[in-house]
Amino acid sequence: MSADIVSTTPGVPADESPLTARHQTGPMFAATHPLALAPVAAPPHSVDGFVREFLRELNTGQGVALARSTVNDQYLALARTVRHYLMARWLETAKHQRASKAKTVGYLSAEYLLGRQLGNALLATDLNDIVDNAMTSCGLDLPTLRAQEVEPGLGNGGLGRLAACFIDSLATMSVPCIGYGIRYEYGIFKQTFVDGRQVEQPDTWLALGSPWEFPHPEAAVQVDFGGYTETYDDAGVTRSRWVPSWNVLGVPYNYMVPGYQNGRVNTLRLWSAQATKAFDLAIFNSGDYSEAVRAQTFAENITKVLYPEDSTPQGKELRLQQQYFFVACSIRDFIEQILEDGFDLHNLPERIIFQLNDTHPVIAVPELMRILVDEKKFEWAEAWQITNQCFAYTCHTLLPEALEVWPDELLGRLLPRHLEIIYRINDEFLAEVRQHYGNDELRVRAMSIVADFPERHVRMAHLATVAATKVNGVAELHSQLLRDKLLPAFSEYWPDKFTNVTNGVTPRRFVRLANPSLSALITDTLGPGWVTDLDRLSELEQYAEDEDFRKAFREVKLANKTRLYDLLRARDDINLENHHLLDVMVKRLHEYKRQTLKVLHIVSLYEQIISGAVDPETVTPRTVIFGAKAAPGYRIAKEIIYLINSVAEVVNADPVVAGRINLAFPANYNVTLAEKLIPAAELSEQISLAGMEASGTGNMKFALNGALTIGTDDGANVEIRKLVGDAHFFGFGMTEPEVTELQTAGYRATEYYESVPLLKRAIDLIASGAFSGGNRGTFEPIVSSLLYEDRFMALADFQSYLDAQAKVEAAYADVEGWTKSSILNVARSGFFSSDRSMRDYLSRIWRAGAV
Ligand code: 26Q
Repeated sequence: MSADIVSTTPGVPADESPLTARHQTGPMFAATHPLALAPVAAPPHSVDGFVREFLRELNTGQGVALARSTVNDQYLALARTVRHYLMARWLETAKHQRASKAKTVGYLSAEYLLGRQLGNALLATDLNDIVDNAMTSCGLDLPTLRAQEVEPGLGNGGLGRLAACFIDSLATMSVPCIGYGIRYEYGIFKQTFVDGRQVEQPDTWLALGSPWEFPHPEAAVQVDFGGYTETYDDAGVTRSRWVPSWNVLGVPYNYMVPGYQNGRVNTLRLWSAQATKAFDLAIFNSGDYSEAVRAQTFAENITKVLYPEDSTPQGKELRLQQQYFFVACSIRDFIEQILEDGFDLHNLPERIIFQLNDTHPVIAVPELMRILVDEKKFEWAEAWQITNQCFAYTCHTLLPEALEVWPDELLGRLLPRHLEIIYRINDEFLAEVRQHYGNDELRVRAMSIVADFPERHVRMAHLATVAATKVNGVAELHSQLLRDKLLPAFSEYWPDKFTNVTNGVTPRRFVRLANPSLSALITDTLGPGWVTDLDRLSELEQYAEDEDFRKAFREVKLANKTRLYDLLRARDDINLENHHLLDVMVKRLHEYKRQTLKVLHIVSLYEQIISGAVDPETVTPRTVIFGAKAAPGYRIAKEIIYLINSVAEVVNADPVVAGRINLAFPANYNVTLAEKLIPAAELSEQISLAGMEASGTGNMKFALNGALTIGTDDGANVEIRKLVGDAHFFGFGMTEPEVTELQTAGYRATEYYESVPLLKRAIDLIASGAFSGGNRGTFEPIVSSLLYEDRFMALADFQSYLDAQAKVEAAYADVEGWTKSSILNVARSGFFSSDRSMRDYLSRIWRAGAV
């Protein structure tokens, strides 16, 4: 890890703002101002010094006296004070990276699920204790101020959170990276429950002020849309050009991405859409004020809201506008702002690798081609050779319906020149394929970027695969299935293009910040250093046999459960009991993830108790917590939420099971809640149908925090199980080949229903109206879906799941044995640090490194 570059290089030019130095307007007085040469001193690292700065922020920034300030004033002033401590490092990092001319990772992602910033900034600067004392001396409470922060929920789930973990790791590893994305005005909706049903509310994360962002309107970029293409004669060469019909401005907002105590701060640059001057002119000229304002609104709509979909892409025009908007801004930004003036774009691959986070940014491929060929007048072949080296593609799914396609008609209307370029890429690619395989037209059709059925459309995953230097899946199994099932013809044609990088999670946020008690125990035991070298967790292995350590470890878990239950009591009026086994299933609501299987387990336990088949005294006391948002348009997912809440209401109120089974479903699961839930969990539910969950990353967070996993052989579960060992993992269910076999043979859910008595009784209980006030119709859609049209075969794994849960109960009864397993889960999960993922990307894909 590099030294703190701020302490070794104190001077920072006062005229340089990260990434925008050459875009500043107005006179460049600072370079000649006498104070410009004075070093920007790092703020004083003392409690008194911090208090002074905080009060100045509060008084002059927020404009209030401490005595009259609200918690929000205090939070905003604190955030701005803390960010000052990162400022010098940020400027210095930008300068250092610019001077190094090192290869930069341009992470292109439509989503970043960042979580709260203040805690992470305090950790990165190692200011927590100073700030804690400073706030106390002001009569304030740091945790209260931290709780005031609204997390930027600019992502749906795993893919967005992964992007946030990756940029954290790159900053911590001193690798130059710019995260590029969209500054949605409204992030993922806020979930509430009304009578047990999900109701969505807008996420107004900007309403109370956003102290972590730095807008740069002076660096705005124009983005064109619509119109037509034409050819023209350019000194004897026929060239194409795009004549667009409308445009918008992209205004960048910079966010700090601090490395962990290494003096580095990388940049996340999110784009916000604004109307261009043309819109103002329209207001002026038209005299139709409301019509002109409508046009303004139209422009700003592009970044208004995050699409709350996960795994069910919808071909919405606005979504395509979002995608093109942010990649066009980002590529132009890199070429014109980051690269030095006069840079020879033939050498572009030496300076940038754009990582495509799924297909959402893939329109960047024809955009770079358009810039090189139309604007910079490169030969096509030359431009293609460059473009081919500048992109790499990560696929995050296996569900065929999740593969993004865009109707040719829509692309032609919105981005006519890009469509032409895509056609030419496809023509040349298919010509190669034909030459290689001798006009094998079936194969050609399978590989084509453009497909004709049911209407002509562009397959973005094919475009990404053709254009990318490398294509990777996100866990071993997923990468294998990606090669064998999703893109087999491509992997046959380009075997070396395909690789795997198993996902990871940042130990800063998900261990050090989220689990301070466990972190303290680890540091007491191993010394410092493990936070950036997570393989060192393996040194904990020997302590699994140490009785004192086990006791301390149990106390940590208990403290985290208490902390969670205090939170849930205050946040949701949920009352839970500490001595229960805490069993947690948190993730997006989707049929493939099989929340219904978990519900069937609970209903079955309940049914066995109320029917008298089982003495409640013999049931392991268990609290089950769900957290899940359903896409607003995903009907059956929303019904499943209603079912969970309905079962909870009945089970929790039934005196027969009182103290034995408890079910809680706190609303609005997000990163902030995850940080409290995961450290408290004892059992992690990872029960997707094998072959469906590309990786999962929640699974890793749980294991790192000492939860044992009950899981199928899916995604990264396979690797967790292999690393922690079968004895410390509750595996169950069909394997992926068994799933395929059953699909081929024909899955008939009713056979399981008829032949597994506990299953029949559980389903019948739901169908009887026991959880719907006697109304038999209420959950009929779920029951009939499970029995007649369940692509995810929940019933086929039910018996095996119940058997595994019985093993969980037996294991939990052995307190010392469970603790050993829990410790070994932590000790053996260091592999799942996103630092390791980044090392893999750097060596297998990016061919870049630290500077
Ligand atoms: C696409 C088009 C239109 C609207 C929305 C979307 C859209 C948005 C988000 C499609 C997919 C997503 C998110 C996908 C996602 O989160 N996938 C998860 O990625 C994780 C990180 O690799 C994996 O661990 C999970 O297994 C995978 O489900």
